[in-house]
Amino acid sequence: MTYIAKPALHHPTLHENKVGYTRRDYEGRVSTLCAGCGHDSISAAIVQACWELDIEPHRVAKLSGIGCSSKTPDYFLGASHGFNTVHGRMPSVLTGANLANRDLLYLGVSGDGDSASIGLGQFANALRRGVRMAYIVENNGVYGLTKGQFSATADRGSKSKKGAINNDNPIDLVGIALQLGATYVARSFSGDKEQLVPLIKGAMSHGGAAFIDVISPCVTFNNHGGSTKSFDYVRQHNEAVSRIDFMTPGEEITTSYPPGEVVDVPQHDGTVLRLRKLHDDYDATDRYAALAYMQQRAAQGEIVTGLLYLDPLATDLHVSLNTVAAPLHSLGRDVLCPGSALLEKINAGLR
Ligand SMILES: Cc1ncc(C[n+]2csc(CCOP(=O)(O)OP(=O)(O)O)c2C)c(N)n1
Ligand code: SF4
Ligand SMILES: [Mg+2]
Repeated sequence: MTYIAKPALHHPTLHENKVGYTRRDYEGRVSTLCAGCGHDSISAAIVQACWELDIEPHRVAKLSGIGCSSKTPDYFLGASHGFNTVHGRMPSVLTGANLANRDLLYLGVSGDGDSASIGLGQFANALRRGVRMAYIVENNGVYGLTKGQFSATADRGSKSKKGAINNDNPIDLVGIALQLGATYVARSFSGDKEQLVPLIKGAMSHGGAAFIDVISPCVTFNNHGGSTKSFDYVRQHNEAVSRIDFMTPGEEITTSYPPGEVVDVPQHDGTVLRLRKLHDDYDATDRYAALAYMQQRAAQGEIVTGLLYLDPLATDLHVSLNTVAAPLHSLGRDVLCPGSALLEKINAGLR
């Protein structure tokens, strides 16, 4: 941790959002990451997205695992609920928190090591169950915190800083998310704030499991020639299939794009995602076509970014479990525990 405290005072001209907060109110402590780390840009994008969404900070719960990426929730949303869990275990803790209190907005922040190596099973099951959350993986292809070993997302044939070649096949978290039924799937780049901020806003307003894989270069261990997660490589191989604009309820919807290139997709909370197609042959509502497209482009060494898949009719785990509308934590013991007589009756029915 750092002992440098941010000054609590705000400049009087800082602009307030609709709920009376300035951008500074969404920041956290001073970052201790290496200067230039992609993860810091993602934290800045989260701050911007939450401020623009007019979210009251106390309505957000941010959860993470272990790694440089998982340290970042300390650097944003300092007034929100936070839980820094064990390595790879963020999704199950988030699932439990979400079931206990459905009224909060859940933001899961993780790394490629945290989610694709030790936490792969947890990652898969949270998406498969449709836990309502914005799940962000800050993907640098290495275990940054433990000094740069290849992670499971490192591409086959890519080189470490010292020249070692990775001979293992990579795990593509976007492909897994598509296959397992995530209802909002996107990929972005920490160096493209214009693309990333609306994607985070869309994910936080989504009614089901939203996943964003953000390529986030590790400047200390994986930003050299031979790395496919370096700033240079991503800039040269980035192929954006869509751009989204995010509109809140009541906002006037105007368009300057020719019809056919723009699709307005309403989300369950009344917000609208305006999807601008950058490729004629790309349909972001077709899960299987999206998967095939992703795999074809990856085989050409390209990194496809943008909103890759969206199910506007998404539902979540509370709908599948048919839970009550009131958050479980607000119910008293008499409601949560129906008593031993009823338990006896249920047990008798099973004998
Ligand atoms: C159970 C357990 N195993 C191993 C570790 C060591 N460890 C800490 S962080 C980490 C990898 C983090 O990589 P990633 O999630 O990609 O985060 P990054 O630092 O790259 O952002 C590992 C293996 C640990 N803390 N706990
Ligand atoms: S080691 Fe890499 S991932 Fe960790 S803070 Fe430094 S640049 Fe970022
Ligand atoms: Mg990593």
